[in-house]
Amino acid sequence: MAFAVVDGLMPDALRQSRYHMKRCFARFTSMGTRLMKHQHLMEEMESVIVDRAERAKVLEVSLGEILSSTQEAAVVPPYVAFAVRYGSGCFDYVKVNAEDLSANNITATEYLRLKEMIYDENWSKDENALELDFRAFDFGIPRLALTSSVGKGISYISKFMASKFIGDPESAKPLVEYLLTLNHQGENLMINDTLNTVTKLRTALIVAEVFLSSMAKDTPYQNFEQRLKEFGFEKGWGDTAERVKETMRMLSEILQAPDPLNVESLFSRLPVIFNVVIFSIHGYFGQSDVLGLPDTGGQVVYILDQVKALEEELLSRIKQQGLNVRPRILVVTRLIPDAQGTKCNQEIEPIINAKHSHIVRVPFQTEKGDAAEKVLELLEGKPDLIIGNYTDGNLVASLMARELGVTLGTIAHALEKTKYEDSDIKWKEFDQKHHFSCQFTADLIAMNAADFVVTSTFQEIAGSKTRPGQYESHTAFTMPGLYRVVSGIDVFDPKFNIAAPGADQSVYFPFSEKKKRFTSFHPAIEELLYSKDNNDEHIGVLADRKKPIIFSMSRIDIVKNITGLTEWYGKNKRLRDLVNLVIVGGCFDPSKSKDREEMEEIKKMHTLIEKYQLKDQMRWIAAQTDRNRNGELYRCIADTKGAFVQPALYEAFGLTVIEAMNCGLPTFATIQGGPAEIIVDGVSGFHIDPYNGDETSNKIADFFAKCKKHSGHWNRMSEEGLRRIYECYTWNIYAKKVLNIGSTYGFWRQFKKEQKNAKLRYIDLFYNLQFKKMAQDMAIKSEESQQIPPTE
Ligand code: UDP
Ligand code: LCN
Repeated sequence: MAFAVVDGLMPDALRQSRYHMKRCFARFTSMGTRLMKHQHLMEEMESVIVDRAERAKVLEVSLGEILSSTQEAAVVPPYVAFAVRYGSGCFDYVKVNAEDLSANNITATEYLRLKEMIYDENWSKDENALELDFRAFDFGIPRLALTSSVGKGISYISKFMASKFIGDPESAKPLVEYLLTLNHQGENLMINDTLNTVTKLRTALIVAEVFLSSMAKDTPYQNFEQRLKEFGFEKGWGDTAERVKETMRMLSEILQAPDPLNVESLFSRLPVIFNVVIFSIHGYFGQSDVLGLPDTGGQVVYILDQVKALEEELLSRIKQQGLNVRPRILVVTRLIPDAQGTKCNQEIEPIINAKHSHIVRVPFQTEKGDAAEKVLELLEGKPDLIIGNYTDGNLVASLMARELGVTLGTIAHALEKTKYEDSDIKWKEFDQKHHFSCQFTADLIAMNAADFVVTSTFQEIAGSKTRPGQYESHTAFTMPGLYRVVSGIDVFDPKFNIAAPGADQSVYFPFSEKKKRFTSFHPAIEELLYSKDNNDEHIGVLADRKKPIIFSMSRIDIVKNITGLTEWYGKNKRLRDLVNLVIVGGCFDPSKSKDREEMEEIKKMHTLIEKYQLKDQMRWIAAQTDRNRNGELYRCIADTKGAFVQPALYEAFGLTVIEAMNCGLPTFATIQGGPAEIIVDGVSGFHIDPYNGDETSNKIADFFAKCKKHSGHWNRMSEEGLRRIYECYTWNIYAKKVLNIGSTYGFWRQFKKEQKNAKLRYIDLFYNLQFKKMAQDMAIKSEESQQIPPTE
């Protein structure tokens, strides 16, 4: 594929439309060095080839193919270098000489150096500039080839492992050695030293199976524990004779003729994970009164729900393994001494609705604040799995996992790099405010150190046809003056796994489950939606309460685009005649907001309400923190036969989409980001284009018009939404996947020890020589800037 672009298509293209191309390239280079984006290239090409038919010809034949796949081009006259993204995670770099139209494939380094010429010519020529290539350490690691396999790492790892176990009997030796290491607080699990070869284990398994066949299926493990011990088996195989026999059969089959399904199933049963540490260190991490405080959106919900689901699944697995062990999950976060009335200054807080899980707050800012010591003390030993969240949490998690030698998973549903255009090449402009130099360095360290990466969607890894994924944007990039990354992460690495979150189904359940409904909230919700007064909690009145409600709930920031939804509604008379609009989020007084962006959005909301005279058709309710009441609110909206609308300009995943669908509310959600995968358009909900308000508001209006005509349409959509949730988006599915992944990759990292160690050594260097210094400088700079008295 790589060379097809240049050796085939490009020279051809150049020959065929030489005249037009020359003019295009002359135009591209006419303004000197610059970086051009896809849109920009297309516009300039259109202005050069004015004739539509001519343009279509050129576009169809050749140049179009390159231009339409080009993400950006570095123009350094007489050259134009294209970064051509011919598929998710697949880039080619092509350099064209604008004068004679000669074209060559170039390497990522060459492309990035040309790009650097635009911003920092001296540095781009510096032969000693730091260049990073993490892929160089991926020797021996299988690389996926198909885009359709991206994010399904665990299935492929199981296949690779199965293929490695094939051959002479001793090829499965690493598996036996691994089983020998399994223990809980020093007590052997699964097998003991007497079964230290494949042959011995195989024979013992056959004998044990015969022995177990004579027993009633439900015979408890304790009844035959002693006998199995004599064969060399320890606890962990199962709680009944049947379960033990099944697990033994899986292993026997793997030792006889390995197949990936048995490998995957075996690892889902092994007693490997009991104690988990999850890092979430930025923002206020608490269970109440934190919503609306800095950095506390869906992430806190995501982690708390996740902990409960993981604990439940751990308890069920441990029971099925026949063990009597108490699992522990610690969410480690930072202690905030001045906690503004929240519990974020409390060192340990039990997690509500969990039995063995706690939030642990460590004062990250003091010299003494060593999280590792605290974790070891509380768990009375090492954790079995460490999971990081977001840039800072992932970095700390990677350091602790390195220190303790524990399996590491990282998660970051939203990475910083793609939030701002050209955040890498223009990093110096942003650094004082956003510290991108440290952020991107931390991200590179954590994602490369991770044994596995959990993402909520495919697009998070490898994007869509038009938009590169968040991880993908770390493939190759450069920060002139700092370092150049020729291979930062590979989206085809089997470490990537998609495990989408769910919504707490004791809170978000279908409106039709009448007996479970939280009816005690109904008077308050009635007041919230329909009372006639305007106050601090709500403004606007729904004059015609017979109409269904379209509902949205989020923080009020630009990217959530609540103002967009308000405007689409305001403009579309047909939609306004069909439904009312209810928004939950933010507050009404911009001066009460601490966030400049939110202030602007709040002001804009008021302007739109005024401009489109929405006071009788729209209710704006301030941010709501009671999730039980919110769950009932979604259901009350469903009672009106309404819909949920998620209008974001970009949404990494979108928990509200899942919450609404769980409540049986038909949902319209942005095509930009995760919701595009959650919903199958027209089947389990609808996609909307936030950049095309008219089309979107008409799509919503069409739905309600159809519901008026066909009474079953609304119910069908509601049921299909629920079906989609139950099939793919529950916390139970998530917990099972994450624990299977943790267990499988725990073995995989041992299996690939040499490669892993080499990479970790490289990461150590990068951390010690680069990151530490940058972080120190950043801390000094921010201290200094705090000391400078403000100027007028
Ligand atoms: N939420 C809430 N009250 C509000 C706004 C939002 O409880 O006024 C909750 C919402 O129910 C969801 C979370 O905050 O659980 C937002 O998560 P999402 O993934 O939609 O967006 P994020 O804020 O993480 O970007
Ligand atoms: C961060 C986001 O931006 C949301 O899209 C997610 O739903 C949330 O985290 C929880 O994963």
